[in-house]
Amino acid sequence: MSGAAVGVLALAAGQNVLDPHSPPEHRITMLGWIMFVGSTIGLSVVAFLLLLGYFRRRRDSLPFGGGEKHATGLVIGLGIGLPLIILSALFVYSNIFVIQSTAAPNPRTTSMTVKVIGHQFWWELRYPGTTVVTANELHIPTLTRVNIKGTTDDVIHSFWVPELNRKIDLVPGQVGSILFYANRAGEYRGKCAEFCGLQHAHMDVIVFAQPRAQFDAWLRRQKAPAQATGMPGEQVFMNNGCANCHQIRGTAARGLVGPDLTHLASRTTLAAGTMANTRPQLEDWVRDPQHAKPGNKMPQVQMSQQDFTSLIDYLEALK
Ligand code: HEC
Ligand SMILES: [Cu+2]
Repeated sequence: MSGAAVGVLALAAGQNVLDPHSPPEHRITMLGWIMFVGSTIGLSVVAFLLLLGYFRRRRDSLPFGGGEKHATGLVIGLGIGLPLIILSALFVYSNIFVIQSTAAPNPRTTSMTVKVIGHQFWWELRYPGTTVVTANELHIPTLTRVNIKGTTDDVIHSFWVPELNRKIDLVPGQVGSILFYANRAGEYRGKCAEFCGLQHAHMDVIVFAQPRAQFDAWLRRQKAPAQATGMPGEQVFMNNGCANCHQIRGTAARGLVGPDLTHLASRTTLAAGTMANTRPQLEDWVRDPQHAKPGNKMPQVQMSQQDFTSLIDYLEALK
């Protein structure tokens, strides 16, 4: 698909490639505008000359008069010389200003690192040096150089938050790296930008850029083990196979197949941005995960209505 089509689709889904919120993205957007305006001018000039040639043909003379020698000069000048100058300038500009500023950051110039691990069909987020693991909602402090280190647990994914930087491919066996630096607080939506399977289209990430104090408070809460202990739903969770795939820190649930649920209730969305994290949606998800997201890796689990209610009560208490 062409870049423009991807851009339009991304805009429809809540991201705007033309609304930069970081220095690297400003450069990318500026390069985009320069190329768009430049190619529009180029196309107009060529179209104009073509039309001029067509209408003047009958008068049996070249657009600007003159003979064959003049014509050869025009072809060499406008056809080879001018494009060479423009393309060389663009090459230098994009390499020096754009590619450099969007290159993988030197870890010594960043003040924190977040690990992003792509899974079919969700994002795992880890904060090295802490026990914090979360999913699909990435919190970063504003005005801070954050080194995003990306890997994949299965197939190739591509991590892309268009308002903050270019995308990085997550290739098995490799570590990609990119700088996130948010100029101001806000929510920036991102997507998996490399087809990775059936539910590729339902694989969003939301970046919450927060002022330092707010971010620190969030990180402190995430570090804590699960708050809801001893609720009846905890036992339902352990007895129905949920714990084989999900981790709830502070309990016996240590599964690493699906998202960490220690602070599930602190997230705003479920299943990588597919649904809002409200009680009815959470019930729909747990009752039949294959309905909203057919082909995702969570199976349907049958249980009594009583168990189901206490399970949902428990999940909702994981603040
Ligand atoms: C075979 C592994 C597996 C089992 C068993 C399993 N899950 Fe999941 N679960 C997943 C995967 C994988 C996802 C991510 C789905 C996606 O977004 O593509 C998930 C997602 C979720 C989510 C959404 C989390 C989020 O942040 O988006 C909840 C809540 C959840 N599971 C609860 C449960 C409960 C409760 C049970 C037991 C009844 C259970 N799961 C059983 C694998 C599993
Ligand atoms: Cu994908």
